[in-house]
Amino acid sequence: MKTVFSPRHAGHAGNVELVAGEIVPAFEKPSRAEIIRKRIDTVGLGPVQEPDAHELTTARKVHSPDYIDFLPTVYPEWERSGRTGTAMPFTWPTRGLRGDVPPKAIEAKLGYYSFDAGATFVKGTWDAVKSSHDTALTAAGLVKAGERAVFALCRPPGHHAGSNFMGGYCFINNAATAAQWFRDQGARRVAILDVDYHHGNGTQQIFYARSDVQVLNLHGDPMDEYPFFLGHADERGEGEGEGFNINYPMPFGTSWKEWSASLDAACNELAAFGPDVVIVSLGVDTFERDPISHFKLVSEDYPKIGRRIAELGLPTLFVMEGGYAVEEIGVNAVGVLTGFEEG
Ligand code: FKS
Ligand code: ZN
Repeated sequence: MKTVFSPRHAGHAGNVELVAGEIVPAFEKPSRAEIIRKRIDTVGLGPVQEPDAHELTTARKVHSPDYIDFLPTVYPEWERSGRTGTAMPFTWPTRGLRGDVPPKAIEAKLGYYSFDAGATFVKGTWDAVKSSHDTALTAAGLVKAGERAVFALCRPPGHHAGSNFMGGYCFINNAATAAQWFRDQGARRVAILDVDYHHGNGTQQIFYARSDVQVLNLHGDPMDEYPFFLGHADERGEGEGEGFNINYPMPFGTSWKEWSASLDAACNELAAFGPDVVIVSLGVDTFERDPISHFKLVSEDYPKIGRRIAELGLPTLFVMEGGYAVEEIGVNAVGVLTGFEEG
């Protein structure tokens, strides 16, 4: 399997996040991608190439153009306003406030275009975000050109980014952008299978009223787990999109037996939809020792995920999302891919 990977992800480094009142180094850090990159060589998965630069035209179809224009301006404006360090939002236009007036101050814009404080910027962030976007589209191009499956080793991740909001370490929704790109290239239907531990709220929001992109999400129950405010089983799409969004929320402690039953159900729905291509939002934070998650998958389970997806017999684009047990992230993420190749 070919991999697309950009060393430019590393510019998005040194960010901090707030955890229970304390400022700590962000869990989403460069070593995650580097360890996966090394594991690819260790197991001999296949060649690794750098992405080609892509225009943001496709991203502007799944995100609002003003949101895409905002992202590269954040850090320069943050510095112009006299600040240093990590730029992060901390004021939001919640219920009863005016969320319809685009503000001027950088600190207000950060809140206007986000749902939490989890998408943070340093100097190299925009360049890394752009390289992650380019990685997804370059890999999509390889699938279109006939590869059975390609791995987009994206960093930063994307599935929490919605049409006009960032959050949860995500800026541009790489999987959604790739889905739109496949559609524009003539795919009639595209399915996105999100196996990250966290609900892909951005992906769901982007395609919620569409019937051409099916979105299937396996995740921690939003009653108890981040990102909390979306991802319930009764969210099935709206209008044209009714029936094309399917959620599989699961309780803390879920292990392979129950998790794989949801994967099976999702794969059956996917097969019935009959897409031309599958995009897997690949998170491995379902792992038993993940420091921020509560599922109980073990390393031996990841190849089984790949094998189940291979059974679909469809062209497949894997897009990297989350996973924070850094020591095992290479074994687990690449395990899915080798499992796919054996399947
Ligand atoms: C308060 C707890 C918030 C944020 C978890 C973000 C998960 C991101 C992810 C992605 F795939 F996008 F990377 N925790 N500090 O794993 O879903
Ligand atoms: Zn996650």
